[in-house]
Amino acid sequence: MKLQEVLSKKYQKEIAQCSDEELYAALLEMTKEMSSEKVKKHMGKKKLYYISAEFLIGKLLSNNLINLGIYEEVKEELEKAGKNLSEIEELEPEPSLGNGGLGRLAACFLDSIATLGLNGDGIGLNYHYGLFRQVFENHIQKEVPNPWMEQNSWPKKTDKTYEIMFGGFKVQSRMYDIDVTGYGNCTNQLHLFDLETVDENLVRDGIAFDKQDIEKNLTLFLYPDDSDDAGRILRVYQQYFMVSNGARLILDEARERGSNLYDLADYVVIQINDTHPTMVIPELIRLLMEQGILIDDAIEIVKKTCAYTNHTILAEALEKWPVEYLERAVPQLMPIIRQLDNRVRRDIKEESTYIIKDGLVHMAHIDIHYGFSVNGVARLHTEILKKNELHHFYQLYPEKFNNKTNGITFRRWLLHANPELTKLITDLIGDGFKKDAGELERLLPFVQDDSVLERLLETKRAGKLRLKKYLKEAQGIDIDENSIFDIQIKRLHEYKRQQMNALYVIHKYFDIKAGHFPKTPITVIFGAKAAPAYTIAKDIIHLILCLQELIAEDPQVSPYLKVIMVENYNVTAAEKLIPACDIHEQISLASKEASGTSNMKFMLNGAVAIGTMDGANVEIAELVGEDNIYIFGESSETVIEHYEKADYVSKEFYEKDRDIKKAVDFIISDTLKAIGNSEQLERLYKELICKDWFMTLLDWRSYMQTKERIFQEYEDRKTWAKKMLINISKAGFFSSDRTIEQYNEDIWKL
Ligand code: 26Q
Repeated sequence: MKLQEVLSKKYQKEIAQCSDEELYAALLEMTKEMSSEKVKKHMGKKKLYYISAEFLIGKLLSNNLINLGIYEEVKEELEKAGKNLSEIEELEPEPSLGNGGLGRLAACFLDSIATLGLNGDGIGLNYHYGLFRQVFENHIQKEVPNPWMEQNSWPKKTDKTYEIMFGGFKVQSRMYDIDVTGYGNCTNQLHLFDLETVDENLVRDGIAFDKQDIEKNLTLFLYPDDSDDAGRILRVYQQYFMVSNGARLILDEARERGSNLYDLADYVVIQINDTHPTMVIPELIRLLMEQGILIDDAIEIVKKTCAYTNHTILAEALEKWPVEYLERAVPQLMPIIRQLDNRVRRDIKEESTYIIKDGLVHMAHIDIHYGFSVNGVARLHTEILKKNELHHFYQLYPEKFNNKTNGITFRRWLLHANPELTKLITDLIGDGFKKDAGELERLLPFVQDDSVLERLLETKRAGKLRLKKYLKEAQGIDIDENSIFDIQIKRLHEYKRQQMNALYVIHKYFDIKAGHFPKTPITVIFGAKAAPAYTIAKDIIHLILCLQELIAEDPQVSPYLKVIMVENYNVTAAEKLIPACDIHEQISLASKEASGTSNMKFMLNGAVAIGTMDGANVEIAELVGEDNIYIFGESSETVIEHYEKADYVSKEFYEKDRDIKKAVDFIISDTLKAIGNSEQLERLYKELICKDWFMTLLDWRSYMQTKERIFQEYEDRKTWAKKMLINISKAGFFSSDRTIEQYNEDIWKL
């Protein structure tokens, strides 16, 4: 299909006469049509359902054009008529239907499932507003609603509707489908459920809304990951709505394919993405019982179809719902959950594995007892689950535990985000790596080739220039493409330790003030949203914004150091930031970051990590070797021991290390207080010296020394370019195609 044909039919116009808006609408229509032609009738009887409260899919136009194999063609057709595809892409609103890593992982997985031609669809919710849009006002994050659905949008309305019962009322759902194009292969579906009674006018000031009126607000917002008490029950309604719709769809489709329900596990496998969809287990049991199946049989059937992925060891993120919430929202499930708990109590001595304890329903415990597989998302994370967090479960069910180290789709994070690097790689080794990421290893011999290293540095420069243009347009900020780009982008959380990076900035500021100038100027970039009710996270953003202003306005320091907090960090911004990066910050407190996935994206784009031995950093370090990654800080064992003994005292580090003290004290200096808000600065200061739950000060000196070493070593650009090339050539392991093949091999067996 040609774009011109669509335009002639739609507007009776030539490309050159069309506005960008008209071109966008036509491209959307054309892409939707071409994708749906590729929906494949799968022959195998078994089908995977990846069920997730979040799918952080990002903009889809370019991605779909690439996967359909027509990106270059369309781009040229437009260029001939004097139009620019990048400018047209800017008109697409980003669907931000996720908070961060877990949601983006789900999106990468859908891409790989379709690319590998597997029979698998996603199931989720059609949030009207995605994750809030972040704006900065007086150095403070404000949250604003973030609509993404327009008259012309990706979701296609289907005829599928279900009646969903809640305590005391029922609603009617409708399914919307987004086509997921695989690279050079078939199209799968992302099924998003919605409610027709949702009322967008409910939104008041900022992102506040009436939380009582479930029929009007159920799918209004993606729930941010803090959740105040008033809104927690709404999350239960959302989760049940998602899984009840999902379970019915799954059973309908299984029956259509010939299942008699007793043999459901031959037809269906459900991957439960963290605990958010856990209620699918009791809901399936309930629906099977409605079909006349006895509870014992129903439990056995469901046990063979559900598999659970754990994404965190942070206790506060493991969902535990008060029994009375569930009684109120979904009374039909409570008898079943009680049955499930009773069976555990009957068969198992270990009380810590019970499902209902102290009036709380432990969702993960349902998944582990009543699923057939439990996986972590990086080798270290899975080991910690087995040894510590889920040790009792591991003793009960060693055979259920397995690791699936995360991955990323190279189509979005290389082909789309970094065309210059893609071209260089293709020139050197052909384009086999696009489907077989392992082929990137064939780049290794080029570490000896100076002309290749030169070209590699050129691609980095192109990435920097693209980011420069983006930041200028988006935020009116100027950055120097000749500086080192040092980037930390991820959700704002104390365990990820953005505060450690900020303390280093303060240290560097003093250093420059004292007349020690870096040879190459440094640009430190942050991108992060804080959960709206997460006070300390917001205080950290506030500190960074104050430092940004302080340094920008200091003529003595600003030629050498620049700090930027990117506003509204999202997938689109990540696509600009990652290819531009020299050094990426993966500095979580060891044991706390389950995997991380931006680390993989940066590596693939030729950036070098500074990081702790945490999450997938461990596997990256093993692959690239110690010369090509900067590791610092205490090990996960040491950290876990500190927690066990409760012997970490941040004040001791503050008092014995002069540089730490100086940097921390600066947070409450008159200089910063003149820029920011004293209350927020004081609170963060106190948190750091009195509590510091994530042990920032423990690793700070080691971090600082490592950063100094990096800046020195960066001066030898040829050696640096070798590090870049080695990182790229070893990134193949982190393709989500590999991850999905392993899920299929070990868990799904499609
Ligand atoms: C929990 C309870 C109530 C409300 C919300 C939540 C909630 C919501 C979102 C809890 C957690 C999340 C998101 C977690 C997440 O993104 N985890 C990340 O998952 C990535 C993919 O596996 C990993 O790479 C990251 O290490 C992990 O932090």
